[in-house]
Amino acid sequence: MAEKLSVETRQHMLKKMLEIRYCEERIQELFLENVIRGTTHLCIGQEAVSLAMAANVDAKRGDTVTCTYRGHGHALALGMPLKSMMAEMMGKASGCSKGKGGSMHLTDMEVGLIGTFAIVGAGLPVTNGAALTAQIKKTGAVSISIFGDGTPNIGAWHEAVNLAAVWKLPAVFLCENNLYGEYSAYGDTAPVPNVADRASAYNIPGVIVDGQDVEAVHAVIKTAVEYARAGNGPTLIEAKTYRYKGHSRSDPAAYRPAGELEEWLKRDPINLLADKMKADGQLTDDQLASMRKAAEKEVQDVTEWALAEPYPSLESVYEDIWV
Ligand SMILES: Cc1ncc(C[n+]2csc(CCOP(=O)(O)OP(=O)(O)O)c2C)c(N)n1
Ligand SMILES: [Mg+2]
Repeated sequence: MAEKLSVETRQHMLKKMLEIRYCEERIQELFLENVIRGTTHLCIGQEAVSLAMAANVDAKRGDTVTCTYRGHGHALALGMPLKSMMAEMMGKASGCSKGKGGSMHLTDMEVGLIGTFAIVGAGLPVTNGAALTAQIKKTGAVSISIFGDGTPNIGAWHEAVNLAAVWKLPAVFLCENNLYGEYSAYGDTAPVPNVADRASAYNIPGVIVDGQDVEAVHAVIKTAVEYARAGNGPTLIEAKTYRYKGHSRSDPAAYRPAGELEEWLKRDPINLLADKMKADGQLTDDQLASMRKAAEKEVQDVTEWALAEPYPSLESVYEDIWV
């Protein structure tokens, strides 16, 4: 059992996980209403990893994060304002990427988020770049790259992990194994039972953790971050988790075996933390109910605000581009 976090940290994590959950549910609705265009990849069910990761990132110190198109939760957990995220979803000028990125291209260097990447495996080499900068400048900063279980089947993943291992870069490679890469089950596309097993090929630590238990994930990331800061190089962490929804917006996930979702729902990350807090006398049912209500209202208020925000001007297509 992982060490218990402080009551303040637990409260913060619970609040944020609820915010992410409602936000993702609202995004799905907005997508179906055609208010959000393009596509969306929801992280419902995977919230614990986002919070555990964010608690180990110190943006003021220069720590950075890269993640994937399934990155709304990571961005919010790191502290990206909900308004900034929701406006970006809708392509509004007040969004974090000025409305030009959308769901898959979130960025906010204030909170250390270099970016969410739509290309599978694209975040790892960028994390290496940030980690190399930290190593050369001796800042003590660490860069974390978050990716899915399908990503170690991509060449860029291997090149990045290899280089980080050889140069002992201050990086953490954090896999959210949600059992599926698009519509393919993990076991159908990978020759090793666990993603973490691949660490031995690069002579780095490989750690498996219960991705639904935010305190357990927090503990292993903390160890990996300290290991990286001390100059020992990267760690590969595999958090076993589950996405409740399909791969993207319109995928009903019919390829999943009957009963699988129901099994995972029994170990919902929000409920797991709430239950621990209740058992420790830190939370009552009434308090949890009002936290749920508050999160729902906040998401609803921000949605109303974002709906009224303007779209970027036509001229702005020529801004923020490299020539
Ligand atoms: C280089 C590349 N190949 C293929 C795709 C199409 N694609 C988008 S998501 C995805 C599956 C990735 O699965 P996983 O790494 O498990 O992440 P998850 O979506 O489960 O979070 C694929 C193949 C892509 N975006 N980039
Ligand atoms: Mg996956």
